Amino acid sequence: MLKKPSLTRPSLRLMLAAGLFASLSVAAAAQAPGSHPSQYPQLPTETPAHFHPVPQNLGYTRRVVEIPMRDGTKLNTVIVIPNGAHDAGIVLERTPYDADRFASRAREARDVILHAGFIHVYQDVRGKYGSQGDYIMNRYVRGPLNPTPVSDATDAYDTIGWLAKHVPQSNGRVAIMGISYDGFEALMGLVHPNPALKAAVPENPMVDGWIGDDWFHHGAFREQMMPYIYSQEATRANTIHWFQPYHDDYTMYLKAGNPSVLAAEYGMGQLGFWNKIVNNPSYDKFWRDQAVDKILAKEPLNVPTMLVAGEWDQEDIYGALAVYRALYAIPGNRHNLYLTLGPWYHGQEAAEGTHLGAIQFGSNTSAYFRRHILLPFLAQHLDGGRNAHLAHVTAYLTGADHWEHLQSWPSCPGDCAIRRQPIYVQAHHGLGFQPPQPPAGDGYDQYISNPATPVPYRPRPVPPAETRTWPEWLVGDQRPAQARPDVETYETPVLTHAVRLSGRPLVHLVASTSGTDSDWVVKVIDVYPQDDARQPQMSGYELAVSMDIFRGRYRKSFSHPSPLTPNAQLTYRFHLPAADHVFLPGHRIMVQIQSSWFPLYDRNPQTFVPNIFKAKPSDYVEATQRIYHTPEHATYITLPLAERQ
Ligand code: PG9
Repeated sequence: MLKKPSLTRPSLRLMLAAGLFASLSVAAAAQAPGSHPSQYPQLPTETPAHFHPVPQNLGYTRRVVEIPMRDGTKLNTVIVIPNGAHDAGIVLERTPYDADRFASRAREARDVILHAGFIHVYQDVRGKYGSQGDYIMNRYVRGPLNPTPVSDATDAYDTIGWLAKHVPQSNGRVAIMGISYDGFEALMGLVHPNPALKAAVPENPMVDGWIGDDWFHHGAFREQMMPYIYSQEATRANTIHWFQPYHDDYTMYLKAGNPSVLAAEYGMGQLGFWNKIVNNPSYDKFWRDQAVDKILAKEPLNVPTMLVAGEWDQEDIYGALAVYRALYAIPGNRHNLYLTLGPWYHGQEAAEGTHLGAIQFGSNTSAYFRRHILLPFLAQHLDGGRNAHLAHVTAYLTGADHWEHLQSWPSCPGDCAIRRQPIYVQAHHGLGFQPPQPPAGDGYDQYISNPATPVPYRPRPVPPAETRTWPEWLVGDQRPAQARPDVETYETPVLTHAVRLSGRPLVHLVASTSGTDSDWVVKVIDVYPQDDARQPQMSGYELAVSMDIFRGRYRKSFSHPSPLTPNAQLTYRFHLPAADHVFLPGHRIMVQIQSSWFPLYDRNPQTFVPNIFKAKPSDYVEATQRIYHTPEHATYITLPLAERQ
């Protein structure tokens, strides 16, 4: 039998400090929950037993309903109805981020949707916050990945059908919209859409988590998304948060070594989606079958749809334009297909839009979108009738700083056409539109890529994702990278005329590595004049207009990785994100090439292993990297240049 410990004075003090004594005495006295042991003096609580919210004269009322889905699951839905609304269109946003909180905060809702008299509806997706059911990250459409009768597409269908019938102030016409995950939900509304769905505005949607959105880019894992997965999946209402032990994410991820080690430290093996990531590192059926651009391409687009993309979207830069390309490829879709391409971080169209980081636009680009594109688009399709005469594409030309109204994307106005023009890496760190000459020297540039000192993707200390400056990292000055010995830099002479890039650059990199696997990061950069008279504070700034990473093992196939032959000249071809940008006279074009981008992306061990999530510390080795620039082995980037005819 265990001896009952006696309470000495010091241990009593410790227990009091820890609050343990209070809970023990409450249990012993079997008091009602919330009451206090009566032997101590009390302060009256400041929280009333029942708080009755006073209806405020905000110009609208809220109605909270549980909408039943076809399998009986009820989804928590907040309906915000402007005072006096009748025959009003409904704008639906489905979210995994707390419908109630969304319905209570001022965003574009006040600015455009409610002021215009629309009914705004927010709904928790199944398994999150107030909704019943189980949560699956980006729940898949019905099919091989999802044999159940329900998906986010059927939930959108059932919700739209219910709203069209059960909101007496409405005219039964519904639009679905949302940013990022909610943008994915807007796309789900387009899969076998409910007839009451009259418009969709998917903004910065997550579309393909492996090729170029949140989880991987060309197979390189976005390690800094781990805290997101942790809090999003650990509990229904995101009540458990990632404990941040370091001020610098670079230190945290480097000390762990491999993302799986960090995941184990945080107990992430309990989270279904984390295990799916670890077990599907390549572009297998798991990723292919949930890529939304491929899903939507299988059916006609019968609902007018305005896709919204950000030119510096730090999270989902790929999705909106991938859907645009997939849908535009089917001519019958084109009359319903619209695109806005803005100079924005992820979702900036719903926020302040005069600048992004150090880059000034000279006008509020986000307000322009909301007032002159979003509102007329919704009004046309929800009020039924008034043609807004919107251009099919509205694109913001960065560098020149103005909007253009176009028929399709990529394109340019008037007598202008897109011409694909390679820009070549040259000897002596040059860059130019002429192919390289036979080399006087080696015909390559060389650096050592050391996994012990990976290249930071932004200056250290690197803050975690989802902090205040996270939205700005894509426009961060690239001079610190240029200063490193493991980053190769190539630069044109000062431009004497403007060069306009509209579309996706295509990388043709000829490189070798002494390892058997390698990452390649390629950046297209606008270098401001060293003494910029227009904007002195921008003098010498290196603004990336398009950049991305490619994991070498996927050179031949995204689904079947293979080792690289050490020291062989191999070609890597991949697209960079779309840009619509003018390099002004007096500026230069720069290309930077490096082999790590840490800790946004996990480190490549540089030794081929079947699954990098299972790489051992001894697999991480230094590698000698060479970038070739000879006539036979030219490295170049094909730029879509917009030129007058
Ligand atoms: N980019 C975030 C996300 C979307 C979809 C899945 C996971 C994350 C977001 O901002 O919602």
